Amino acid sequence: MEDIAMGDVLRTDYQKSVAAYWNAEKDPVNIKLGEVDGLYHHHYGLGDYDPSVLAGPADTREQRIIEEMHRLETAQAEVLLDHLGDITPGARLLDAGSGRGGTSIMANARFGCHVDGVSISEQQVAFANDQAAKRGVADKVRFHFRNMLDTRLESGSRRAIWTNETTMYVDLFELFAEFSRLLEYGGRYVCITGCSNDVTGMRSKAVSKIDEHYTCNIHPRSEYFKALAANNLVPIQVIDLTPDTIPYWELRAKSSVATGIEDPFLTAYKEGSFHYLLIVADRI
Ligand code: GPP
Ligand code: MG
Repeated sequence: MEDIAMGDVLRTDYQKSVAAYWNAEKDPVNIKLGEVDGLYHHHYGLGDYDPSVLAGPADTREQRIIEEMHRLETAQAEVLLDHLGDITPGARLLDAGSGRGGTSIMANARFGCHVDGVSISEQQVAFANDQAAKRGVADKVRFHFRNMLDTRLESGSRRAIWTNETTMYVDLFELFAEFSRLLEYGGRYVCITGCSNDVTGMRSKAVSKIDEHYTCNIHPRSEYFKALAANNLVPIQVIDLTPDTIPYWELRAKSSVATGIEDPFLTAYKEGSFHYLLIVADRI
C-alpha cells in the first residue's frame, strides 16, 4: 500500500488532536503491561482476577498485578477473535484503529491470516510494524497510517473487520459505510465498545469524564444499531460484557499504574449509564 499525504489522513482539527494524543501516549498502564510478553494492547480486560495477586510478598506484588491485568486484556482480545467466525489463512482482515497492534498480532497467530491495521497515529503505526517485524510476521500483518473512515483498501476485500474500543472517535454512519464497502458479502464485523445507555437518558457525569479523559465521544447504544442497519450490516449477536469487565477495573484501581479514570468507569458501569458491549454483524 502506498503512502498517502498527511492531509488526506488527518482531515479535521479534531482528528489532529486525537492523533497528537496517541502520538505522545506512553502511559505505564499500557507500556508496562505490553512488556510482559510483547503484546501491546489499547483496550480493557475481561474476566475475574486472581485475588492472590493482591496478597503475598510486597516486593513482587506490583509486577504480579500488572501481569494479571495484562492477562485480562489479552483474554478480552481472545473473546473478540472468538466472534470472527471461520477465518482461513488466505483471508484478509482489517483492524480499524489498531493501536500498538496487539489484537492484530493475535489474530494472525490464531488464524494465520493477513491483517491490515489502520491508525491515525504515526507513532502507533511505527510501533506496531516494529512488533510485527520482531515476531517475524511482517509479511502478513501490516499497519498503515490511514483514517478508518477512508482506508483506501480495496472494496469487498475483507472477510472480517473489527474495532476494539475505537468507535468512540468517529461518526458511526461514516464508519459503517466504509466497513460495508470493504466487507465481502457475508463478511463479518465485530465491535467491542463502551456505549451510553439510552434508557437512563443523556450522558451521565461519569461518561462525560471518560470522554474528557480520552478526547472521545461515547455514542449511545441505539446509535450503533441505527448505523449498522443503515449500512447493510445485520446483527447476529449482542453481548453485554459489563459484568465481565468490572473486575478488571477493580483490580486496576488498586494497581500502581491506575490513571485516575478507574472511578468514572466503575461509577458509570455500576449506575447503569454505560455498558461494555460486543456486537457481531454480518454484511448483506
Ligand atoms: C483504551 O485504550 C480505549 C480508549 C482510549 C477508548 C475509550 C474506550 C471506551 C470503552 C470508552 P488504552 O488502553 O490506551 O487506555 P488506558 O491508557 O486508560 O489503559
Ligand atoms: Mg490500556
